Amino acid sequence: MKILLKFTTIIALSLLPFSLLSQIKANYDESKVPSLALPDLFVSESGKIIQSADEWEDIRRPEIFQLFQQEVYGEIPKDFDKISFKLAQESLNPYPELAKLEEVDITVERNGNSHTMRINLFIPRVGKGPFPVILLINHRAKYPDGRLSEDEYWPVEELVKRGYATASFHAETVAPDNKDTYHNGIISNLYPEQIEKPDGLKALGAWGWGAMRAMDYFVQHPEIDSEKSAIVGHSRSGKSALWTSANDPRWAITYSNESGCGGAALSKRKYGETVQVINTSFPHWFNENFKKYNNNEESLPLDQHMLLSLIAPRALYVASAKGDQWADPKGEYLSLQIGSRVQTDIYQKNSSFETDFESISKPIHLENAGYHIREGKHSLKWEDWGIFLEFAAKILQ
Ligand code: GTR
Repeated sequence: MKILLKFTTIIALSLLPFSLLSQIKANYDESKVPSLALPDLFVSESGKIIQSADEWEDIRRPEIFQLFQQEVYGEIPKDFDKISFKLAQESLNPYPELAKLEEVDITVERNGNSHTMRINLFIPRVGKGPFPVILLINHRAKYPDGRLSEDEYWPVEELVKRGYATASFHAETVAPDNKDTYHNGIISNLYPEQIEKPDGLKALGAWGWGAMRAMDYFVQHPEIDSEKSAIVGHSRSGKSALWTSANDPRWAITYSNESGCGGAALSKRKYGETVQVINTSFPHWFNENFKKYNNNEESLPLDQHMLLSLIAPRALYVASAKGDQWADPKGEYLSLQIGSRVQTDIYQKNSSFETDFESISKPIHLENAGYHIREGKHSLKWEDWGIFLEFAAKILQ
């Protein structure tokens, strides 16, 4: 009987899709994490020791950026012929006393083709503008066509009460989150040459492109202070927010919530979600080159602390949840701890995380970087926002 049971379990397991099978095998045992050999932030490819902001910006930062573009996320194309903004009036403003609602259709044209995405922007009615702005990349909103919907993880009311303008867009109005149709947005419409390239644009980069177009709207808006801006993303959108900010220095603060593998967490730890698992479940997120590292993290010429380093000298915030081991909270913190050395050593913005991961008992908010870990599961909650806003207030106001 026991043997029969075992046998049926093996058959059942072998019928599971590969991604699920790998989740079952995910490592959650710290003693099985390989000893870490991470590429050095401060040694260039030619062996030069990087010591000054000029050396960082002229030599090492471009090298690291290029590695991520080529090996992980693909290029976010920056060129287009025309951008235009048109206000729509489709949704009822849920907070008419507190804020103005702008539903903006952003149309971008390139080589005779065009694509339109929708952002929803709330601007406080109380207080004196121009207002700092917080953008949420949203892959979970109810309407994939971008219409406004209530979202528990986008606390509009609280944000406008605190004096922020806030916007969000549905990721799907830029690129569908689907392995077969992800290119049926800006990629096919505007940048079709990216499709066949091994380092071409994929969904995470496309969503980042969308965030950059939202920023194009903010910079020309008289009621928005775009220099005081934060980009926020949870999970897959958190990965996207980090890569966006590496591409676009217009974001004053970057906040990734539980972004995990391919986001803030170190890949070489192979704890929770791994490169192979993410590339198998979501082959449309990262570029084709990244698949070379499936079950082969040792040969990655980079790790995610280097992605975080690209955001300096602008502020960076990383958050984790204890119940989200899939995203490897310790790997997210270590990556921030190491990546923030650029803030401290190159830009003299005191951001050294002295506390060991195991001893963290409260949020750590430093001059230009912050971290918190809360109880509970994978989600962007008011608790996360509330703690993040304390950090943001210090940076932006
Ligand atoms: C999971 C995925 C994670 C994370 C998450 C999410 O299934 O494995 O990398 O992105 O989805 O976006 O909620």
